[in-house]
Amino acid sequence: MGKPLTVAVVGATGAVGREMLATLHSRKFPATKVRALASSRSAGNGVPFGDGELTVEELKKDSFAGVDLAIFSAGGATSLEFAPHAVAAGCVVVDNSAAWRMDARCPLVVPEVNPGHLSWHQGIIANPNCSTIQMVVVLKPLHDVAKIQRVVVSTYQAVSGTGQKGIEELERQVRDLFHGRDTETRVYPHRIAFNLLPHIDVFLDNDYTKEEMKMVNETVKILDDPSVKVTATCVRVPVFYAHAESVNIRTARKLTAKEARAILVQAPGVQVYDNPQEKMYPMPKDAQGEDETFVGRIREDESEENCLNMWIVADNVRKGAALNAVQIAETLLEKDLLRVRDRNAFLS
Ligand code: 25A
Ligand code: L14
Repeated sequence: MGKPLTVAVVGATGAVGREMLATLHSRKFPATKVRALASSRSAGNGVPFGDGELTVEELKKDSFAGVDLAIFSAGGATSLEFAPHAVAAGCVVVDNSAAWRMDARCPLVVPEVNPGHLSWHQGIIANPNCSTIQMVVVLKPLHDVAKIQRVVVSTYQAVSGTGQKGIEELERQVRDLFHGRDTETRVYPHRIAFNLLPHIDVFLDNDYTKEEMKMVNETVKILDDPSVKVTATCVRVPVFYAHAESVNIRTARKLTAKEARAILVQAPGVQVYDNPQEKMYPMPKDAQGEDETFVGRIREDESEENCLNMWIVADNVRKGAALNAVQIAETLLEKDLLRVRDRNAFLS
C-alpha cells in the first residue's frame, strides 16, 4: 500500500455517480477514504458503498481540502464552477462532463487508446463522451495498422445516458402505454417509448446536434490525428442500458474483415463477438453490466474500396462513464501522475 489517498465522487447520487462508487469498490481502488458529494438536495442521505453506505455531503468550494482525487459527474455547469477550486486545493480532477473536454490544457483520455496524454495534465483530465469512448477503443488498433481516413457512424443510445431521469421517463411511458393511459413527456422533447429520437443534446448552428459534434471533435483529439474525418448521426432509442453504433470506416491500406477481426481479438478492452452463422452479434442486453466493448458484424463494404462496416456495443454507464473514469485514475496512480503542479492553472 502507498500513501493515504482520499477520493471524492462529485454527483455521487446520480446514475453515473453511484456506478463510480461501485466501480471504485469492485476494482479495489486503493483509497483510504472515499467521500460522496452532491447538491444540497441530497446532503445527509446515504449512498451505497461496498457493504455499507456513505453519507452525502453538500458540494462547496472548500470541499476539496485534503482530497487527492475527485471524480466529477454532476453536469457541465457544476464542473465548470467547482473543478478549478478542486485543483486550487491540490486535488486532481477526472471530469465526466463535456465542460473541459476540448480545453487544450486538459487531456481527453481513454486508457486503452491514449494513456500517454496523461503526462501533460495540469489538474483536470476529461473523460470523453460515452459514444466516443466505445468507438475509439475499436478504431485505435485499426488506425495503427491501416490508417483510418474517414468514419461514418450512427448511434443507438440508451436512456441511461440522460441519467436516472431518463431511465424513469422510459419506465413511466411504457407503463402508461401498457395500461392504455395517455403519457407525458418530461425529459425528452417527444415520447421515447416505442419511438426513436434523432436528437441528443442541443442543436447547433450547423444543424448537427452537440452530441454528434462531440463524436467528431473528441475522436480527433483522442487519436491525435486531424486527418481522421468523422461524421455522426446520434439517435436515442428505447433501451435502458448500453449504446450501440453502426460504424463504417475507410482506411488508407485495405483491411479484409478477417484481418480486422484478427487485430481486434488482440485489442485491449475489446471483445470480438462475431459469428453470423450462429446468430452471434453484440446486443445491448448482453453488454449491460459488462466492462468490455463488444464488436461484431465486421464485413467489407462492397460498395466502396477499402471500407469496412461494423457494429459496436458497450455499457454507456460503465465503459462510457464510470469505468473509464476509474481506469484514468488507476493509470494516474500507476504513472505517479496524481499531483497538481500549478494550483492556479484553472483559476481565472
Ligand atoms: O441530473 P443533474 O442535475 O445533472 O445531477 C446529477 C448529479 O449531480 C449532482 C446531483 O446531485 C447528482 O448527483 N448535482 C447536480 N447539481 C449539483 C450541484 N450544484 C450537483 N452536485 C453538486 N452541486 P443531487 O443528488 O442533488 O441530484 C439528484 C440526482 O439523483 C438522481 N435522481 C434520483 N432520483 C431521481 C433523480 N433525478 C430526478 N428525479 C428522480 N426521481 C438524478 O441523477 C438527480 O440528478 P442523474 O442520474 O439524473 O444524473 C446524471 C447526470 O449525469 C449525466 N450523465 C449520465 N450519463 C452520462 C452522463 N454524463 C456523461 N456521460 C454519461 N455517460 C446526465 O446528463 C446527468 O446530468
Ligand atoms: O456529453 O444524453 O458525456 O446520452 C453523455 C450522455 C451528454 C448526454 C456527455 C446522453 C453526455 C448523453
